[in-house]
Order: sequence, then C-alpha cells, then structure tokens
Amino acid sequence: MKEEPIPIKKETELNFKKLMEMVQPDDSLLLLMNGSPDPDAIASAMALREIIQKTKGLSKSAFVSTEPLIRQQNVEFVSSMRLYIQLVSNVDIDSYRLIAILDAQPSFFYKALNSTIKPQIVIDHHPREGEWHAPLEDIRPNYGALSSILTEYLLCSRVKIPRNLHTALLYGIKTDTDNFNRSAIIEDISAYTYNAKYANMQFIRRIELNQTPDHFLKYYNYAYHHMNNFRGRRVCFLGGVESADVCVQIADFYLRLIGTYYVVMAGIVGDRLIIIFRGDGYRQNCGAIAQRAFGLIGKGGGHRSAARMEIPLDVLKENLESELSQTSVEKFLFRSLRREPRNDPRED
Ligand SMILES: [Mn+2]
Repeated sequence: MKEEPIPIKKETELNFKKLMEMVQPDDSLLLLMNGSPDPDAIASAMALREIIQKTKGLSKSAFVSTEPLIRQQNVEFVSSMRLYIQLVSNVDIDSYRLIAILDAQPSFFYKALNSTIKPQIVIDHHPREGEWHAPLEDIRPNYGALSSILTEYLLCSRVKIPRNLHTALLYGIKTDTDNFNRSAIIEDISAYTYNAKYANMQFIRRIELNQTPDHFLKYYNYAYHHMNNFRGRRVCFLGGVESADVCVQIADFYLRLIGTYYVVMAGIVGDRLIIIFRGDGYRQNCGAIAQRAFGLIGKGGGHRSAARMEIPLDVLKENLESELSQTSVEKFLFRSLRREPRNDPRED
C-alpha cells in the first residue's frame, strides 16, 4: 500500500463526506472569489472543481470574482492555467445549483453584491467574520494558505491530481505565505513539500521573474535621479503612475541598496496619492511610520516591513501649502515623514 503523503485530518474527512452528499451527479457549480483573485484563491477553486468534476461530474461550472485580475503575474498565471474568470456582475448566480466561496466568507460580499449570498460551501483560512451559516463550512484561520487545506481535500478524495493543479497549489502556498515569511503552520510546509514533488517549478520561476513591464524602467530611472536619501531612508514622489504596483516594484527594488533601511515611494493613481512603504522591518516599523506620518488624512496600514497609505487628491490639496505640483507634493511627503520621532527606543 502506498504511504499517505500527508495525514488526513478527521475534519477534512467529515467535510469531504458532507461534500459528496451535497453534490448531485452532473451538478452545476459556481466558484466565488472576493476582490481581485489571488493565486491562493484561484488554486483552491481549481482544486474544488477538480474534486467535484472527477467524483460526481459537472454539467457546468464557473470561476467568478467581484473584481478583475490586476497583477500582471496573476493574469499570466490564469491564462497559463487556461482559466476564464468572470466578473460576478456578468453572471446569473441563480443559474447554478451550488455556490462555493473560497478564500473568503459570505460576510465579505455584502458590499460588493449589495445582498446576502447563500452559498452551500464555504472554505476559508481568514478569521471568522460576521453572521452567516452554510451547510458546509470549513474555516481554519491557523493555515497560511487555503491551498494547503485543499491539498488535504484532494488527497482525501483520492482524485488523481493533474500536474498543473500541483503547480497552482504550490504557487498559492508560496504567494500567500510570502515564501514562508508570513505565518504558516507545519501543514502548509507539508502541503508545499508534497506539491513540489510534482509541480512545474520552472513555470513558477518564470511567472515570478516576469513582473516588470518595459515601460516601468523610466520610473526606476526617475527614482535613481530624484530619490532623497536621508540616513538610510529613501523617499521619492514618482508623479502620475499607471498603478500602485509601480510604487511597490520600485520600492522593493531600491530596498536592496546597501545601507537602505526603508523606502517610501509615492505616486498619483487616478484621484489619489498612493504611498508605499517597504523596509527590512528590523529597526523601523513601516506600519507605524505610515500611520504617524499620514494616518490623520490618509487611509491604510501595514506591518513592520510593508505598509500602504492612500490620500484622496482633494484632501491632499487642502493640506498642501500651494497648488498640486512635483515640488509641493515632495515637500508634503518630507514634512509628514518628519513627524516620525528619531531614535525612538520603542522602534527597536
Ligand atoms: Mn488565501
């Protein structure tokens, strides 16, 4: 007999049994994700569909999200997996008998859908939120990735896992745990190790490397020439940029410069100023600095090594001493960041 690669938990077994009782032969299934879907949600939805498809058959199924894909890497991931993710506004939810919510909970959808949704299946790893019930609910907030939970379901179902599903689940775990830099448990590591045996690692490497569009280079160049460096803190206002991802990528890149402790990259996207913080998290706490500098007029937050603030342009204009210009925004950034007490012992 083959040895079990991962011990199957009692709760997985019971929930899997419940799932099999709920699903009818050739059922219809809607897989619902919240926000712009990330690899963990997508891989989990792929896994649940595979399980139901291979055990009971599906007459139709749909991957649905409340917002479109944004990150270039996710777009490429989805197209390589040959998936089509529809926007919930374009889908007739009632034409599906089963609704499964993955990597989210019914309460997350109140705003986006403007109504209560009654799914049959909810599988998630976020802390439980709001008042809701579903015939099958499996919430395990201690897991770093939902893909790890779905790996356990797959093993329990004894469905043969296609290689691209191993690859997707591995990528889901990798991204949701930020390569195990974020909280993960031994189950995540087991699921990762198991999927890694069969996954296409070169594909993942390719996806991870391909992230900078050619035209972003002008921002790297601009930051190189205009970035202010004060005691290891690098600050730059990039002007109008096409997405917040520009600021994120530039900040991540310049954080690698020797002697840099944290980077603040700001840019205007649409009608708001986006301020991205990236740091090593060792001495300074990006989340706290962001809150102290911009918390009064901006919205956002973060943790020790990464933070983000957003300020609507009309609010920003009220706070500037002059018109909105390159110099006035730069001055505003420096002035606000000065609010950070230097050598605060609590920062250690
Ligand atoms: Mn997740």
